[in-house]
Amino acid sequence: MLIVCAMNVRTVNKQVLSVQFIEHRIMTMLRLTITKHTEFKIYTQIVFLFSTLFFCSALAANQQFSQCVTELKSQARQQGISSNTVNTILDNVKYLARVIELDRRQPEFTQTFVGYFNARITDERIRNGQRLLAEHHKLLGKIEQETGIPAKYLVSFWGLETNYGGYFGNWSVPDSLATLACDPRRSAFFTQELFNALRIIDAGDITPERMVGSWAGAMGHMQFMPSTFLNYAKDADGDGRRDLWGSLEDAMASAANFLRKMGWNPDLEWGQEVKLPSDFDYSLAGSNHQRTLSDWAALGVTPVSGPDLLPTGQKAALLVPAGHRGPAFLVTHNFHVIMRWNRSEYYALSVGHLADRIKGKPALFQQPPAEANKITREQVRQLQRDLHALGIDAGGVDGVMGPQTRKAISLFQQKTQRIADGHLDSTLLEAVRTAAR
Ligand SMILES: [Ca+2]
Repeated sequence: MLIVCAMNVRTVNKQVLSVQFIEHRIMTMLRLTITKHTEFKIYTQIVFLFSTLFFCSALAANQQFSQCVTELKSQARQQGISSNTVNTILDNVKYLARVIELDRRQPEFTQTFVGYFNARITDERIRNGQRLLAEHHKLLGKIEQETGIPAKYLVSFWGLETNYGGYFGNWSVPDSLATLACDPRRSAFFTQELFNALRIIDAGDITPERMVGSWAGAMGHMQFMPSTFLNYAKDADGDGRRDLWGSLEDAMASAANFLRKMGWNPDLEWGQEVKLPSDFDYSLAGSNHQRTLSDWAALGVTPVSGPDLLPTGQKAALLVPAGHRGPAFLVTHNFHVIMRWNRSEYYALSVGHLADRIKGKPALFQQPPAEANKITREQVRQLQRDLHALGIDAGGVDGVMGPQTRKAISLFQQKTQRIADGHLDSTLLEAVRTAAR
């Protein structure tokens, strides 16, 4: 295998590595391991073997990358991107092995609402949001007047995306996107995002050196992907460039434009925290179950404080992200608009709540229960296998708490006379384990 790799290396870069040298060392190593069993020598040869393997695979990856970039260059030209941009950028893109590592990374533990929420809704972030809302009230007021998007939401997105512009990410977006475009996992998506990044450079909005972002290509104050940038970014300060890195005015107006185009209703809030009666039927919860506010009121759902935020005819869904012991929320159409930005209910609840806190509203009435035991992906896989063994369809055995697994938990809870909130905790995990044994 090593010799095959060495031959491959020979075709890649003769100057960097002497193949004859590697072959000689391999043969020497084989003789050594047979004739001289000194521990030190075996150790050094093993180290050499692994470093050679590593070096080989890195060179092979680089060779594949450069072939892929050649292909991308021809496709980019066919899509009408100028030869100058194509050559300037793609002749210099680098393969970033770390980006692929990050793309493959799977969290060890299941994300809980309380863990997600408490990491993001901090006193410091609320205070900074209040300060920045006051500092930029003129700009934000103007945008609100033009688009109907309240300032508090824009500041909230800003706080959650980049901690109010404190961290844009330091990855070269062309390098990251070219790396991901040349990786088979999501090649089609990232190829288009790479071409969109080239179009942005082509249009003169930003220089390639300043086009930095997250490892996956999200850019600027509001972490727009290149496709979102092309469709929704605005040059609000009138300097002729859509600069989502250096111009807060451009970044805020672009975010407001996105939300407006996604159908934001200026007459609605995102939702509100509510109280549920003790005998509430939790099978009614979930973002798919829309009811009018008067229907929810008839079921005993009431706001935790203050007047109703929703017109009675408006539809809303009920969410219990931390189960029946945690807070409950009625969420409106605008909550679903927030989810067009990021498809996570935890994210959208955090945007809504942070926006409220920035305007001085109180903390959650019902605090989510503290995270007692973290649950691993492997435990979730076991749970999914156990639910299947009990004849309950929990979807794929993937270790991810998706809607199908939540529904399966809820069914198990119903069958065993528990409160069917679909919520996973260690007690539930153990109950399913015991029942499946
Ligand atoms: Ca501008």
